[in-house]
Amino acid sequence: TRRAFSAAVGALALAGTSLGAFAQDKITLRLSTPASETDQRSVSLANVFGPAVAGFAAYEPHYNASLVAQGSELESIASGDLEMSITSAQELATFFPEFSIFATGYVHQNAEHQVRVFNDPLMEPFKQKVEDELGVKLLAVMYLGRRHVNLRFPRSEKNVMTPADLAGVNLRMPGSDAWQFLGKALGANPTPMAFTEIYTALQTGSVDGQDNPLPTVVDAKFYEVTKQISLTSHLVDLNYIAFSKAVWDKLTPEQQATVQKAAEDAAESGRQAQLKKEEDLVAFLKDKGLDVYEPDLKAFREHVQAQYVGSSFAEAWPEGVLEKINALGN
Ligand code: KDO
Repeated sequence: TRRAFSAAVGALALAGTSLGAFAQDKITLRLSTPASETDQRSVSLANVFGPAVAGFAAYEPHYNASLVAQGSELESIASGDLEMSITSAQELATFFPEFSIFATGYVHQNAEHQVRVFNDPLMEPFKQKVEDELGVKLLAVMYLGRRHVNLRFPRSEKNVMTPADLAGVNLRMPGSDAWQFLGKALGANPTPMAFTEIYTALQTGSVDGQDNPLPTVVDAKFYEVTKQISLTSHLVDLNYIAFSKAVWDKLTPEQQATVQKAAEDAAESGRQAQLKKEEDLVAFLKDKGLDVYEPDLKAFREHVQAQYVGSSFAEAWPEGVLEKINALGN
């Protein structure tokens, strides 16, 4: 009818006006991540970062790698197709091999150590290179947690106490060289695969296991399709909040300071929540029927560290940086 038609046109015009007004004075900050909406890093960015920048920017997260495939986010930011991501040292190492030092097993000791390393002057040349050569600013370090070995086999079938016990085990690791090397250093057969494919791969048995921190095992429901977790703590894992330098340069100094603080506050809130979850979730997972146990940590640490010595990764580490990182630890 005529009335319905004109009402619809009116609504359209109204939507057009309001959308136009917002689009003109707010920038959109799209973030792409393989993580889910309920992952603690996603939650803290949505609850802390988004509201803090809302005066001049619309924070628009895309979860489950629905916007950009895992591992392609940095290229997307560099080419102007994306504004933000939470990137890993392993992804950065594909562009700048020296970043593998932060992706090496048993280097970071805990969440506070990660923060001290990130804020130390030793980090400046790393950050500067990413900014100059990729057009990406690393704003803050987010805590992902201690990665452990999570397998489909019951412990009665496979008791993972030392690296030798992982011989022949098909362990899904994320798909970059630094990740695959870590899987091998653990003693396993690493298989590259995107995060979003893990659940089905565990369910069908196309992989024997995967490695991730306990909060991820719970959030992604991997406990439904696995039987055990050997608490190897082989990597105290992190993500950097990555931000487009091109977008940064368009902001006023006040807006830049707001973005910087928002990123740090989100990282801190996410870190505290994640640490709490790591503590609480052992009981939850045991309750779900998983065997959660501690292996021979000395055997794992020594074996993993020995694999890096003399490797092409270690050759790319700038002189003295490992010593500085260690000195910032306990
Ligand atoms: C994963 O693919 O196992 C990993 O844990 C790697 C991390 O760097 C990070 O990207 C994470 O996945 C995703 O954010 C999903 O939690």
